[in-house]
Amino acid sequence: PFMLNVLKNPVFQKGEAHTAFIDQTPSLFKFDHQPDTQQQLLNYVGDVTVNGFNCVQRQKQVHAANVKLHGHDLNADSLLPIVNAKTILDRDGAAAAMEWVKNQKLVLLTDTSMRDAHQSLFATRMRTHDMLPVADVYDRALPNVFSAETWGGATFDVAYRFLGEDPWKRLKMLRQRMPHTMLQMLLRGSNAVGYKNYPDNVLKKFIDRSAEDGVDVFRIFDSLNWAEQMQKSIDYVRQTGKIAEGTMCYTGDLLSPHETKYTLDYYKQLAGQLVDAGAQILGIKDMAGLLKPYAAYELVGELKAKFDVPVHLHTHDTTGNGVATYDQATRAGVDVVDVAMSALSSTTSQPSMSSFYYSLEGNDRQPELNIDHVEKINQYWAGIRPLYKDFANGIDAPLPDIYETEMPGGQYSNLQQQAKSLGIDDFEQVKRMYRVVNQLLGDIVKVTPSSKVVGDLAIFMIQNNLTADNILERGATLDFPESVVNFFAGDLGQPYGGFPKELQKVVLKGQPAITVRPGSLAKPVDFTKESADLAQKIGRQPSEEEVLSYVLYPDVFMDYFKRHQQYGKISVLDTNTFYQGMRPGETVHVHLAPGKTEILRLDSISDVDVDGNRHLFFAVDGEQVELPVEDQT
Ligand code: 3PY
Ligand code: ZN
Repeated sequence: PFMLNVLKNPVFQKGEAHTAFIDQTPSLFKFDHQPDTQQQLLNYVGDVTVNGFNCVQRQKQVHAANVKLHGHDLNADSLLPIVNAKTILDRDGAAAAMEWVKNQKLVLLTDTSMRDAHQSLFATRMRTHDMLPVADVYDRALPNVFSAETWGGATFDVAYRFLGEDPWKRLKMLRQRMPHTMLQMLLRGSNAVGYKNYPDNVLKKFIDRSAEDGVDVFRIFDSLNWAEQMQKSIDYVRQTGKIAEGTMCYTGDLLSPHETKYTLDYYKQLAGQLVDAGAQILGIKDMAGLLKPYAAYELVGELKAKFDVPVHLHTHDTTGNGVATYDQATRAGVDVVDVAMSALSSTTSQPSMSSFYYSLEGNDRQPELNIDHVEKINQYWAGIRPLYKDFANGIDAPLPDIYETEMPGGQYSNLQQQAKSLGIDDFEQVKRMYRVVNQLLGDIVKVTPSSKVVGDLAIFMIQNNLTADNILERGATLDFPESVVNFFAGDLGQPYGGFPKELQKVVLKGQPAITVRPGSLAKPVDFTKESADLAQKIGRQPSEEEVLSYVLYPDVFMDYFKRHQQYGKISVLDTNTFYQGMRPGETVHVHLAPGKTEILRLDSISDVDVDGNRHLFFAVDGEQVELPVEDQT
């Protein structure tokens, strides 16, 4: 098998191997026999059982999700095939699908349960394992939804980093199970699913691949609302034949007489730029939940009057006013709104699908929903949510002060943690500083990744006793956080109204700043070379998806790959076992493959021996197995 590995190695095949080739290519020694999946999984379970999972508190009690949902639980009458946006998109194309949307009298819904809801409530930790059992039921039970947001945003890197999962596989598996539903993703414009600008050819390849693997609707935003930064994404999506949603991030308060920057005119102008750029649907992305109900009425009404494309509204219920905002948007003619299943809704997540539905009782635009089906699916999620309680953000009630701080809900809990870990316990102080920093930066849009700039600078100012009054003078001798330097260097693009010049000088200290689109300067990535590099590292020809992930997140991808080599297919473990390991006396069923289940019982755990190991005594399908695990706690 060694020779075979050599002959199959792409570097060897290309004749690029030199004398050190064998020494430098450890993967040649990995022979082709199937790794022992069962042993690998046992090693994983043993490790989590002894050493725990990062950030997870060991729970005494197991929360099992007992709710199972099957097609036959649904009312068969309503499962008849209907024509929806997906039917039209597949049959007649994107323009026809958008025309169909515009002609709907009823409000359409996007369900965000599998993306933004868990990103906003429990740090994006939902595993594909918990999505798959409900996906095909979703597809048939909710034929009238506009789309299901299932991909993009933070789900991409979190899947690799924390879940040990391949996000592309998630997309493909959901696509397969949801053929009648448009799948939607959140794309951070030229930042793709990352936190920095990528070269145009990376963006193009990423969009092509995503479309190929199943994305129908691309919600494209830019963290500074710079239309020029969204142009390429819109072009590339249009070239795939899928739907390009040009998105404005809502900031400020257009109702306020003090609002001089983010006024109704500002949004009208931006919307015009997006439509001119080729956006087929206009998205309003209210990431912090700042869009007050009557402001929504004004904004949606203006957009509907002025533009011929559908309007899609996204909010977070952080302030508790989400349903009221959707109600006013409905009155103003909004085409689609984003909601989550109740068990995954409210506070920092989207408003509840059912609550919104009931709120429109008596209104002739009430969405068409089989509320019985919605409730059944909701019960499934209600069973799933407790599995993730270790990652909950602790926000259990509305936060109306968000109207003042303008901090996106997702950032609220992250920044709290970041501040705490740096010894700053007074979060009120951080929130006050966040507002000060926003003004210092010229009142910018705050969403990934620009929100991080504001958060990082706020913490930095507190740590260094900086104030708005002394920053120009004292900042001259300080090195600012990397995100802040990059922002002022123009790496995120140009903020509306430009940079505050004096502060820019203080931060950059002579480093040049660009004023053009960063992508116009970035050197294209050589995919052939990246693919060969990766092949060398993993010892086989990588898929196009793997090369893309490697280009977007080189270290994250390689860490994932190594973990996968070590532990195998940990995605088959149930979520409790995945995060919590096992306790003595516990039995779990591992579905290794269709029809192939392994029964794992942990009988006992020894004390630590002289070598620092604990010995775990399992019964694997009835057979006694002893596993030594190094105790690293
Ligand atoms: C993301 O970019 O992940 C977001 O959800 C921003 O709101
Ligand atoms: Zn959101």
